[in-house]
Amino acid sequence: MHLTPQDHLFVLTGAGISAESGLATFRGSGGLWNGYRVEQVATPEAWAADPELVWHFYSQRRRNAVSADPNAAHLALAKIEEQLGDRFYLCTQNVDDLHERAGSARIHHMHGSLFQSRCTRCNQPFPDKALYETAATLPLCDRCRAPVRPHIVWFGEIPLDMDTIYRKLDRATVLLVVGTSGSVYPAAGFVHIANQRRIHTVYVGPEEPLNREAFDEILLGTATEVLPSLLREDHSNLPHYF
Ligand code: BV8
Ligand code: ZN
Repeated sequence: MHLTPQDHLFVLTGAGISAESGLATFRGSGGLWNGYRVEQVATPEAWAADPELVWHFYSQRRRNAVSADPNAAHLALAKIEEQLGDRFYLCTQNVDDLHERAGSARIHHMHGSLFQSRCTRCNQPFPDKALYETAATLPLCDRCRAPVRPHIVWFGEIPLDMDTIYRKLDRATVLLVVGTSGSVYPAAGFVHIANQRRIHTVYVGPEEPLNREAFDEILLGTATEVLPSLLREDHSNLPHYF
């Protein structure tokens, strides 16, 4: 991959980048969905049918995320952002806050954030680290008393701020994808858009993703093994081979 001072780097991350911080991935062994079927917890239908189960699931995820720490891969991305400034953009499918805790600033959570909730009527997201694990504690809106839900994008819902994502993809010259299986759209389609725009595309992860044929380069290895060396090589003597 070639990175020059004119290059704009678009990074897409998935659950794999947080795996080495102890957060289960979705489809890995013991993956999140093992305990629950996706349609049981991450769909509007699930919310309508059993909000207590949905809040139990996301309260468990909040607890796990609080006790996790950013790893060397999160830190390496924050470091390269320091170097590239506005020529860097990070789009994550993850709802945990490990990128921010590693120092990432130019980040967008396309599937929402674990530590935000919103009223189902007012629809204004607000910070919320509370755990709701019993029917009696399910949150209601302070303003209108309507039920409050996790500020998470569920299956069948539109990801957040797709316009900005497509604008940033338009401007990118390099797409780096880390730790995602390529099984969920529209994120799994970004590499195809990149190809149409002749953007150089690289995948980092221990196994080939479902959309492997679309990548120019696949670097097999864990995120903490590959990213620090990949990015160190880069920022120690920009421009150079990245
Ligand atoms: C939408 C928040 C319209 C919830 C999530 C049929 C065909 C195509 C599409 C569809 C279809 N039917 C329905 C759809 C649409 C659907 C979809 O794609 N379904 C799939 C199942 C077929 N998509 C939607 O509904 C989306 N909305 O399409 O709206 C639209 C479209 C375009 C523009 C405007 C509107 C909404 C989807 C969002 C759902 N919410 N998350 C929560 O977190 O609880 S999705 C969730 O799963 C993740 O956020 C992520 O996006 C996705 C997949 O997870 P991954 O992150 O990839 O993790 P996974 O476990 O799968 O893989 C882990 C990877 O890490 C593996 O590759 C592994 O090798 C690697 N790894 C493991 N260890 C490491 C590692 N990598 C590096 N280092 C390691 N150590
Ligand atoms: Zn309200």
